[in-house]
Amino acid sequence: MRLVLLGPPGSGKGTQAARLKEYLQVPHISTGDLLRAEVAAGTPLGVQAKEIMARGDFVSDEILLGMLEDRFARPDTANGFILDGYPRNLVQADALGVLLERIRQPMDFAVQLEVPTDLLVERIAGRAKAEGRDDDSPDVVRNRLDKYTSQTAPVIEYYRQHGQLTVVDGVGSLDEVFSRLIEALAPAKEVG
Ligand code: B4P
Repeated sequence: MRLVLLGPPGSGKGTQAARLKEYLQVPHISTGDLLRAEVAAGTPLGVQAKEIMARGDFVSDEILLGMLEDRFARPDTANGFILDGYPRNLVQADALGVLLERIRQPMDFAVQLEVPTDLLVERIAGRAKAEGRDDDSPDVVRNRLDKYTSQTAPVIEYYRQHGQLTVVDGVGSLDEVFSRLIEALAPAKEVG
């Protein structure tokens, strides 16, 4: 199964992807996690990304595509993947289409987790308390939500227009949202 998870910050992409990966037995590829690993390792890319991420801005499309190409070159993606955090703008959506065509891994589903903004803010505030992530402070979260509206929401329209979008209600307990996702993906899982 080849799945792209879409949704604003705090919609539960990373949270649900961690569960879906066990269920579908395919790797979870989070561009946020890949970038945070670069930051933690202090690589040149990480040094560059650190400040950008701390402001809640997007790291450059070129860097992201290079990172993704490297990740897809690893053999564990042969049977599919869950992509989380990419694409975040229309340039990235086009780049992903070209990349997946080249490696002959067409996407089965683009799933949007739908959650109202006030709940997003509440969830991220909870994570800020629990984990102290640099980019979860109120100002930065506002910027991340603005970026989502201006740059990532058009990606959702793009997949809708291509008939590839499935919308899943992301409000509820972790188990409830997970059950809805599994239900939405069931037909493709049966086919393989
Ligand atoms: P990400 O790591 O993708 O951060 P995110 O959007 O907040 O999503 P995440 O998956 O972590 O959170 P989730 O909703 O699961 O990106 C971070 C930064 O990296 C970006 O701002 C950007 O700078 C950079 N970046 C990443 N990809 C990029 C790209 N393609 N291009 C350019 N730059 C890029 O969870 C949030 C919280 O909600 C958690 O605390 C969770 O416990 C809670 N939660 C989840 N589901 C819940 C539920 N059902 N009920 C209650 N709480 C719930």
